[in-house]
Amino acid sequence: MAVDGIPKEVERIASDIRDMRVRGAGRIARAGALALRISAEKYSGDSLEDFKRYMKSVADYIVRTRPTAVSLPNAVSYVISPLFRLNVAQSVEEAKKVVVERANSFIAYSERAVEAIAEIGSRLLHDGEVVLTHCNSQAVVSIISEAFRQGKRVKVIATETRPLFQGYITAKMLADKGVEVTIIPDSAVRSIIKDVDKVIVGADTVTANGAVVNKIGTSLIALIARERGADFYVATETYKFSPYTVWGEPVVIEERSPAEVLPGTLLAENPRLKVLNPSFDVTPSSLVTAIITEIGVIPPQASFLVLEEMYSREAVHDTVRGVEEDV
Ligand code: RUB
Repeated sequence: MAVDGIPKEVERIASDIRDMRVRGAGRIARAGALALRISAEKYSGDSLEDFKRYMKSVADYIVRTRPTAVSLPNAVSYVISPLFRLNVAQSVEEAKKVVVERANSFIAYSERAVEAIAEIGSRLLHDGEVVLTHCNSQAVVSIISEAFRQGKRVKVIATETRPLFQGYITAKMLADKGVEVTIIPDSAVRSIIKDVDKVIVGADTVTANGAVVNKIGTSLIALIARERGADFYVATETYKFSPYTVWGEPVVIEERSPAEVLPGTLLAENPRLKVLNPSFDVTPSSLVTAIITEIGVIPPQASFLVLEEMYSREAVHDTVRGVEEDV
C-alpha cells in the first residue's frame, strides 16, 4: 500500500522487493537505503518535524515489504535513526544531508563487506573440493567466485530451491564464470551429500543465540550435513545479525502465496486443497560449523558478542524502541 507523498521511484523499489525482482538480504538492504536517500532528496517542504514524520512513514513502508531479513530494518535504522536518537539536524537541509550520507555509507559498507567475506571465505575452500549451496546468496557466490579466481578448481552443487528456483540463478552466475556446477532437486541432498566436502549458505537473519534464518530447506540440509559430518558454513554480513532478538522479539517467517507452489489453475480446480508456503526456516546454532563474516570467521555462539560490539547494550535498546517512540 502506498503512502501519501512517497516518490514513484520509491514505490517501484518497494514493489521490486515485495515481488522479488530485488531479492537476497544484502540487495534488499541496499535497495532500502537507496529508497530512503531518494525520498530525502525529493522532499520539498521546510518543516524539520514534517520531514522526520515523512521519513518515518517511508521507513515503515519500506520495512513492511518483506518481514524476515533483518538486513532491511537494520539498514533503515542505520540511515534514519541519527535524526531521531541524536537530533543531529537543525534544519531540513541538514537532515536531508544526514540521510543521504548515511544511505551512501551503508551501501558502500555493504559492498565492501561482500568483498571481505569473499576474501575470508575463499581461504576455507581448497582445490578440488565440492561445495553445496542452497538458494541464491551473493555472499556465497562471492566466496566461490573468489576461490575459483585464485585458481582453486572447486565444484558446486546447487539445489534448485523450490518453489521459486533461485538455485538456477546461483548456478548460472557461477557457470558464467567458468565454475563447474550441477543443479539437483532439493530432495536429492541426502543422496549426494557423500560427494560434498562443505556446505555454504547465506543468511537473512542471525539471532542473538546464533540460529540462522535462511531460505526454506536450509535447516534440513544442515541436519543432513551433520549426519554425514560435512562442514556447514553460513556466509553473512554482520548487519544481518538481529538486535531485536536480544530483546526476545521473534523472527517473523514470511509466508508467501500458494500460487508460488501450485499454479492458479490447479488451486482453482481444487478449492479444498490447502497449501503452505513458508519462505524461510531456522537452523539452530548447534548445526552451524562457523559463520563467515566481514569481520572474520566466528563460532555461531559468538553472535551475541557481535551484536553487543555493533550496537552496545544501550544502542540495541534504542534501535528497537527509539525510532518508534520519538516520532
Ligand atoms: C534469499 C536467501 C539468501 C539470503 C542471503 O531468499 O535466502 O540465502 O537472503 O543472500 P529470497 P545474500 O530469494 O527469498 O530473497 O547473501 O545475497 O544477502
